Amino acid sequence: MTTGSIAVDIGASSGRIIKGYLEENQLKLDEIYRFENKVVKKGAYVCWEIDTLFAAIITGLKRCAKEEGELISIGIDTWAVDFVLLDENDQLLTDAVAYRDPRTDGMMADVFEIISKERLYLETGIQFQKFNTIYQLYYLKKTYPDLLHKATSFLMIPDYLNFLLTGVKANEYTNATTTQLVNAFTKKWDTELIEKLGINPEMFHEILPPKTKLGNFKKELVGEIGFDLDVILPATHDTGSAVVSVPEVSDTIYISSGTWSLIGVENTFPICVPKALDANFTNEGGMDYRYRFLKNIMGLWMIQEVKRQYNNQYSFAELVALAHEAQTFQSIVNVDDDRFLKPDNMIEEIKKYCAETGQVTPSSPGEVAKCVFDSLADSYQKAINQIEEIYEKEFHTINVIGGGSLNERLNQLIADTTGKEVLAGPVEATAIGNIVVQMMANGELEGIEQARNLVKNSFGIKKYKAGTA
Ligand code: ADP
Ligand code: LRH
Repeated sequence: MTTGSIAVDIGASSGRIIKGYLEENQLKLDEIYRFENKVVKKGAYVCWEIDTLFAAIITGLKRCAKEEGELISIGIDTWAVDFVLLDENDQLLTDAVAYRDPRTDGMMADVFEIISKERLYLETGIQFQKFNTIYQLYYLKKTYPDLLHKATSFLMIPDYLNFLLTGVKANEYTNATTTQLVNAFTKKWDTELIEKLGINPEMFHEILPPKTKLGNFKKELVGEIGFDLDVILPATHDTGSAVVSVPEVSDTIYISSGTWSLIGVENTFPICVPKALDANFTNEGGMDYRYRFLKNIMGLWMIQEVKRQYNNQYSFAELVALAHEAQTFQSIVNVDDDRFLKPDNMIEEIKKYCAETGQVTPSSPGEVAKCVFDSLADSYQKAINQIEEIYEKEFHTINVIGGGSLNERLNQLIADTTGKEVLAGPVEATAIGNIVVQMMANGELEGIEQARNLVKNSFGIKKYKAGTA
């Protein structure tokens, strides 16, 4: 009988429940359930629908019921930085406010009055994004000090979903590092920093690494779902899981391409040199205490918003094809400008940027889509220049993983812009990374090298070379 593990992988745009199992020395995936993820306005804040997400996990698990005998474990990963706070009775004190909510505007400057930017980077190695947990918590401390005072539990989104499943409260390491409150060297909560900010360090839980068995389903859930599984911690930060499944990391730059484009390399140590700080590269905690030295680029969020503004009348594949037809259009926006983080209307924002910079404004859907893809490729090239400058070496291969690797036009464009070979896939990199870590915990795989070889042998990886479109 083949045993299987379940990955619950919830990205900012969609969630999926995928079963993974070994068959004839290959990793096989069966998609069990896919659901939309989006933010909604709750009162004054833009929030995730956390109860709906948990309900979707239960729905997915019930769909697995027939295979219960074959399944042994489950792991959850989601996007980073967001969290909830619980009171002493384990009741929610906050909604799951989303990182795109503007509540953190101005908070970075306030935090830098308490600790300098340079010192914060040296201690945590984490990039400066105005939505990092540290700035979200500082907003709460300034605006609702009583609420923060009442909090006895700080749980990031996957930690909270794990708590609902198991009743166990813990903070998983890879996601915890994205708070900008974990020391990059000790890998523990930076209690001194937390206290300096006037935040109660007691609400943070023990940091547990990936591969830890957290527990089992709560009794009442076993009744509802019909079976029990071991709940194992993968890299609960989706990007952490995705990078576990990059088939070949040595001498390769990866781009984890989804709502965000995360572009970087894997290291065994954090790089906090001034050039890295200036270029705003992060050192996020990874599997086996490796580090992801990477940069956040605005990513396919821009095309998701464009698609939404066109009332979803074009699919992603159609927008890619339309962009291809708009060959002659050529205007570029700086995708990393904060104005694209949550504009009221992405299409209008792109047009405004082009007009303000004296460029031709896109008008047809194909032109708008081409502008987005060209601008992303331009931003990737700049990030690659920074990586090569910091490493003082040239990289020859780029591996695009995630949903964005389905975008053949963008893959070819990356090859043409950078002159490097582009490998595309796997598409479900995050779920795969989640599953292989469970397999390591279950003794089915020895470690990350074996896992990466398995990925290489199990999934078709497409190659793109410059000038071959
Ligand atoms: P996340 O995990 O952040 O929600 P995904 O890894 O699921 O993101 O990637 C979603 C992105 O993949 C979409 O925004 C879209 O741009 C791209 N995508 C998905 N399917 C296709 C397709 N058939 N053709 C081109 N792009 C696609
Ligand atoms: C990608 C991601 C990324 C974070 C962002 C908040 O889904 O986790 O690594 O920076 O969301």
